[in-house]
Amino acid sequence: MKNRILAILGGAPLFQEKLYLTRPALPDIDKLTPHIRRIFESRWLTNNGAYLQEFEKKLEDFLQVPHCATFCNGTLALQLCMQGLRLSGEVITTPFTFAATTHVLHWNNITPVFCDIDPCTLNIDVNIIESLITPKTTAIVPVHVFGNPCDMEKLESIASYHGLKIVIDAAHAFGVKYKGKAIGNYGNASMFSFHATKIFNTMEGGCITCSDITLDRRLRDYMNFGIRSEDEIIGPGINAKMNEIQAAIGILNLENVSKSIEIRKIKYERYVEALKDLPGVSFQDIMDATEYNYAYMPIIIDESKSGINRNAVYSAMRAENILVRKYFSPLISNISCYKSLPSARMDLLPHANEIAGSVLCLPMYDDLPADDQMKVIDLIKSIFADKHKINEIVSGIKQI
Ligand code: T4K
Repeated sequence: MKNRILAILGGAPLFQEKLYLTRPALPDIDKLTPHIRRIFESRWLTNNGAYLQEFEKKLEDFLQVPHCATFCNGTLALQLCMQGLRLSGEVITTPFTFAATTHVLHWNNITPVFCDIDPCTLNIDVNIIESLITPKTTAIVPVHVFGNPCDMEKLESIASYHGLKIVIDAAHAFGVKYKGKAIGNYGNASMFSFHATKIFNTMEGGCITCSDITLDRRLRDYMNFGIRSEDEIIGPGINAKMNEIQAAIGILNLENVSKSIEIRKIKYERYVEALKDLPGVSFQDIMDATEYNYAYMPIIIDESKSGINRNAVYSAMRAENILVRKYFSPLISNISCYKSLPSARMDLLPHANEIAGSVLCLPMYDDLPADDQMKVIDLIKSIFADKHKINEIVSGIKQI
């Protein structure tokens, strides 16, 4: 790549085709076809079909959890879980997350109370939570951000002392273990997302894991309009069911997740090894005693040490056709529907605001070619080397 002119400085893009942030892992189409044929022949497409039942059993085994209810997506799963656990009033949560975490609180008529994050783990700062508890607080909703487990011992001890529930947004944490325990066994319940962009996908989908059989039954009522039998509707449920084709894809994809994690670990370590000495670049601190899933590849860019900020690196990489993402920016506490909340004040959330302004997620997926990954790495180094010229372009001082 020597002597190459960066695209942002007027050169040709490094990639002719877009290099995506992620690509969904798909089952072999020839393996899937007989299952689709069987579904077509049976004409049983949804409503707790045979594939769904098999999928849920397999999920319980894989995730090592007592109960696992599947849904059409993770957002509705989380929303119904909060209703099932009777959350109300105020809930303490992190602003450094995908919008869905906070939106489901809104849809449940619950006030989100934002808590700052630990700037190293990027998860909710457990040392601040107690100062945010009021008589209206009913729960804590932490997020295992990018699959990194929260400090669950501390969270569980706070919740138990104050009589609060813990509903975990584990959307990113499929397959993770923490302190020898599968991650879906912490708190009152955990939500995993099976969206196309996740390490394990059913195209769209999600699940709730819990140990409470009553909660599990309640969720199954809620996801199916509250219908218990032909003659009994127990309450105002909704439609949040997963269909048979999603379940069949899930069964096949489940066979490949462990391999995916191994493959991504190699890519993750390659990124870390190559970028660790770049001034101002750091990585999320993964909690000790974690069996991690390497679902995402976030880097943090500290402009005071690197001399170039995240937005400039983002623009330079997008110009090369690399679809890096600024997860999670904008910070959820700064978006219009939540920014007037008292807990959304920027001075109360200094670390979350700082990280939202400096994080960049790099391409990470099973079949990301090693050659392409090396090109991405070399490009980042070239961007840092050309930072003065890029800063001039980005700040509008100079035009090409
Ligand atoms: N909680 C958290 C912490 C979450 O991160 C999420 C979802 C949820 C809750 C809610 O769970 P779900 O209801 O979604 O099950 C994506 C996903 O739509 C979203 O599921 C995910 N988090 C979030 C982090 O990322 P976008 O708007 O950034 O996705 P998009 O379409 O820009 O795609 C990202 C990259 O993936 C692109 O490079 C293109 C590539 N891609 C995407 C899709 C959909 C593909 O190659 N194929 C595809 O089919 O939100």
